[in-house]
Formats: sequence, structure tokens, C-alpha cells
Amino acid sequence: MTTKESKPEAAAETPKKEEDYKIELLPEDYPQYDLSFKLIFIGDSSVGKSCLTTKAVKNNFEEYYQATVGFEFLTFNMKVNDKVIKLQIWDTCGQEIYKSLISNFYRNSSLAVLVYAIDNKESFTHVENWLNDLKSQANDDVRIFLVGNKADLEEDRKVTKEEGEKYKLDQHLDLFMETSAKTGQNARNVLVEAAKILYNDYLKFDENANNKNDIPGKQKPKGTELIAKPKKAQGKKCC
Ligand SMILES: Nc1nc2c(ncn2[C@@H]2O[C@H](COP(=O)(O)OP(=O)(O)O)[C@@H](O)[C@H]2O)c(=O)[nH]1
Ligand SMILES: [Mg+2]
Repeated sequence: MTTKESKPEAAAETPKKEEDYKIELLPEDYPQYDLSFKLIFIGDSSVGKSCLTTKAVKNNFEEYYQATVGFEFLTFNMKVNDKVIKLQIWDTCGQEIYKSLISNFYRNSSLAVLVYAIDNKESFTHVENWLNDLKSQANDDVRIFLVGNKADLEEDRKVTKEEGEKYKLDQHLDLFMETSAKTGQNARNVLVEAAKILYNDYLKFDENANNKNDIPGKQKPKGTELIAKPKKAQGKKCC
């Protein structure tokens, strides 16, 4: 993949309100993009990471989903205002033996989605371990979302919405949401919100760079690439 460190064109203004965002979902094989970000989904086994990412990207749900071995890779394209954004989504498995493998992905991710299941208290308790792992290995500026999946299982609920909200506030995470891969509730919103926050980070970086004549030592947000528009869509396989 070629990256081009070109100067940004006329800087777009950072959106301040919901109405300032114009979102357009694009097909998976959309042939070009301006910005590309890596997202990682982490959390205990069976909380629904694979189902959630699949529902969000492909809009299908399978009751008997196969356990992920190592990790899987999906892409999701959308336009946020003037930029075509490609999200590269790494769906990891929660098994202990793969933890060292997962940690490689932490380093390159712009945003991590910590997933627990609302009917599984232990998976919520373990969020702390996942967060510690992430913080010790990811970039300082990694964005972090907390997601309580299986929101359709209201009758089996073991974690209240308030507990999720509180955890997000206490840990200064960027977003909390309950989702259901089964009904689709908020599944796609996780990706849309991710694209919006990363787009904003990108604009802020540009503003700083424009205003301050490239701050010495200031790095472009990790995982952000200003891509020379490729003629063809990138391959879906991981490298
Ligand atoms: N009811 C319900 N079941 C779900 C949901 N998401 C996943 N599941 C089920 O939970 C199990 C584990 O899902 P999976 O995506 O493989 O979990 P992962 O190990 O975190 O990737 C599967 O049997 C799914 O059908 C959901 O939102 N609601
Ligand atoms: Mg999985």
C-alpha cells in the first residue's frame, strides 16, 4: 500500500454538532478512499464480537457462529462530509493463547471497541483486564468505545445500562452503547460513530499542523493514512 504525506487541501471545519456530519454509507468494494483507520474489537469469547462486526458490515446474523481463530478482517467504507473513510476492522478472538497475537494489532489501531455481553457479568468484569492490556500496548491517543452487546436478551440481563455508562465515565472512554447483533440495534452505529470521531481527530491534527506550521515531534494520529487514491480496492486479506 502506498501512502502519500501530501499537504491537506483547504482544511474542512471540525464538525461541532450532529447536523454538521453528512454520512453516506458506501459499498464494501468501493474503489477509493481518502483516509483509512484500523479498528480492533476485543473482549471475552462469546460476547458477540464476530456477530456484531458481521452484522454491522454485512447486515447478517447467524445463530451458530463459528469461534474466531486468531482474528478476522472486514472492511467498511463510508463518506463523512468530504472524506471517503475506509475502516479496517480486526475481529479478534478472546482466547488467552492468542493474546500475544492480538497485542500486535493494538499497536496499530486508531480505535478499540471493548465488548461485553449484558447477560454475562463476568465479561463485564473482564473489561478492566482488556482495558489494561490495551492501554499498556496501544498508542496513547487510541480512542476507546465500550459496547454492551446482546441487548435483546433483556430478560437475562446481568449488567445494567447504568453500570456501562458509569464505567465509560469513570475510565474516560469515548463512547458507550448497547448493541444487539441479533436485532441489529446500534450495530452499524458503532462504526459510524467510530468514523466520525476519527475524522474529527484527523481534522484537528490538520488544524494544528496548519496553524502551527507542523508542530515539532507531533505525529499524525496513528493509523491515519492519507492515501494516494488507488485505482482498485485493496485486497481483503491481511498481510
Ligand atoms: N441473543 C444474542 N445472541 C448473540 C448476539 N451476538 C452474538 N450472539 C450469539 O453469541 C454467540 C457468540 O457469538 P460470537 O460472535 O461468535 O462471539 P465472539 O466469540 O465474541 O466473536 C453465538 O452463538 C451468537 O449467535 C446478540 O446480540 N444477541
Ligand atoms: Mg469471534
